Amino acid sequence: MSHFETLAEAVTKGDITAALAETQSALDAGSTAQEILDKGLIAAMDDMGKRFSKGQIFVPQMLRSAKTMKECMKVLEPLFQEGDVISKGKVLIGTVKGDLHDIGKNLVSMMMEGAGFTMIDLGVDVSPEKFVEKTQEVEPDIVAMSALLSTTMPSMRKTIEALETAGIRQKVKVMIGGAPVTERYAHQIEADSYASDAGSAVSKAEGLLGIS
Ligand code: B12
Repeated sequence: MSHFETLAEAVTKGDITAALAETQSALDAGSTAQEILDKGLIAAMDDMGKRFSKGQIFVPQMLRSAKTMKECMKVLEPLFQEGDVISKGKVLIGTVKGDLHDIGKNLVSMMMEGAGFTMIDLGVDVSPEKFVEKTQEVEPDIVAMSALLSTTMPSMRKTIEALETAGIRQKVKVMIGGAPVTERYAHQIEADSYASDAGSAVSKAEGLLGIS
């Protein structure tokens, strides 16, 4: 079995000790943080998602895997952040109200930080009011929202409306993402941008701010 397969299996089982050891072995063997993320960690979560949909696993198993993935990401995080020092822009990011999924949001945040953006992370279950309050306080260039549930996607629209009501919609670019979110939905709610994954989130954000 390759390092990635062994790592994916450890994440699937929720075995933190084995997953951390395998992350380190993969790094020692010369794999990049990006490869470990894509071929080990994300591959495992994709598999968990499919099995969850089929009713083969349940929430506690998903939670264990999610925690395992988070622990491995802590090891990889500094490797994504080497290099850049000058900020490309300030980004306020959060998972919308009612939604507790934060793995994808954290990945986006981590990749953007690695690419040179200053990230202010509001965490999960962030209400439209909180997004507005923080936007007024820190004056970000971009407000980035994540939603993983179709039932919480409307909170993205509500947040954009709340920014409008507060008179600050024109001062920021709004970017959205998350598994159920689409480009079409972004148009519908008049967000400025959508990205399907953490890598394209970086290039879309650069595009929004006119950075090539
Ligand atoms: C892990 C997980 C959980 C964990 C979350 C742990 C955590 N700390 O995040 C726990 C167990 C808590 C959980 C709970 C629930 N979950 Co859940 N969960 C998942 C699972 C398996 C993986 C999600 C994940 O982390 N993927 C990996 C990351 C890397 O991918 P991602 O989030 O999509 O992020 C990428 C992109 O979308 C994008 N992106 C994400 N955010 C943003 C933001 C911006 C600005 C941009 C540009 C891009 C971007 O970039 C990311 C990186 O590439 C998915 C299934 C799946 N495969 O998606 C179900 C899933 C999302 N969950 C689901 C459900 C139903 C639930 C529960 C309601 C279950 C229940 N009955 O209790 C609860 C809801 C809790 C709540 N209120 O939020 C459904 C949602 C169905 C829907 N469309 O509405 C899914 C799809 C499973 C399924 N097939 O049914 N879940």
